[in-house]
Amino acid sequence: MTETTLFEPYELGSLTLANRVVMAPLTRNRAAAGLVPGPHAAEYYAQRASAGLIIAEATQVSPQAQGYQDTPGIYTPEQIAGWRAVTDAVHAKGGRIFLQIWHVGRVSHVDLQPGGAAPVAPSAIPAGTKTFVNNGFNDTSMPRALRLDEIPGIVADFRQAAANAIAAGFDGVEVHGANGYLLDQFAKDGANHRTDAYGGSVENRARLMVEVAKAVSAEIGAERTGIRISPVSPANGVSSSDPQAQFDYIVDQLNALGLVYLHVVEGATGGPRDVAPFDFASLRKRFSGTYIANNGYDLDLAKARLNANAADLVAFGRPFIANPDLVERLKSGAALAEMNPATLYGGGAEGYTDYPALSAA
Ligand code: 8OZ
Repeated sequence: MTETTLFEPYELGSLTLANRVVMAPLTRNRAAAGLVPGPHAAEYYAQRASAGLIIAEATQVSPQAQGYQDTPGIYTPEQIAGWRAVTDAVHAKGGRIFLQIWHVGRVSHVDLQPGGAAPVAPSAIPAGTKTFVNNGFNDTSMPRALRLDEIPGIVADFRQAAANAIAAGFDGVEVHGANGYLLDQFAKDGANHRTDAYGGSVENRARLMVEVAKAVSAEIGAERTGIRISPVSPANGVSSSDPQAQFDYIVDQLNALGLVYLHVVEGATGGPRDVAPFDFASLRKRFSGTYIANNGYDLDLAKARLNANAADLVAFGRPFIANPDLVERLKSGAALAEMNPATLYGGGAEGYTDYPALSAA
């Protein structure tokens, strides 16, 4: 077996992580009334607390930020209290947990928007994708372009969500800048045809993501602020004519803010790693904080990338669904359980908290 640091501790800002395996954020659509984390959420995350770091599922910064049925929020006192039960349960097991904070932009449906309004986006260009709403997959709605005077409110919503996450006991937050949601929509020119300070040039398209990262880190500290990006992912209908220039610039700006980590979806989200040519080593070089690599990793690739110093931490997503003790299984070379796609989104404990650890199987 190749030598590896994967199971060795790591200093992330002021936190000591027990190992370098990260649980990636995973949408499970199991929030309860009021979009409060559901009744099994604390147990689900506590079962996975042997990860060096858990990044809890994408969570709305405001009602307008929602794009899928039954995804949780972090903007009401009830939601903060619900998340407190989760962070307490994870911390009681010695785990560390960040919250991914999220605005979906155009990846939404009028039935999920306040007052049945159109979802908001950089420009009035449809995502052309589907969302889970009304108990099925339905086409996303036609968005409207955000007015310039609405943008400070979006930044303020992220800032308040970060403060709320800390109030709920999270060790930090991850700004969701990936996968074709609002901040990625602004960054990529296929979705952003604006002619004001938030569209056009590389600098202008980066502006919203950088302003959000700056506001969040000013609110809770850069050592508690991470961000996720997906430079070449076509997720949710985005496309970019200049991903290398765009994301080299964005990462330079994020580096200047001193963010604690950069979490990179390398390739098409949940798909091929080689979807388009891109030099991820360029991002690694530009960012002096922690680099978390994600997308299609298995044990061998994780070891290889850590040994090559191409990453500091490796995030696993889908393998964590059916393997609550993923760290122990990777360490011992045990077989991994397969998840049941039928219970991925929505429902209760089935397919959520009933996947056993090996020690219990
Ligand atoms: C799968 C289903 C719904 C949302 C992402 C938050 O891709 C998501 C997501 C994934 O980042």
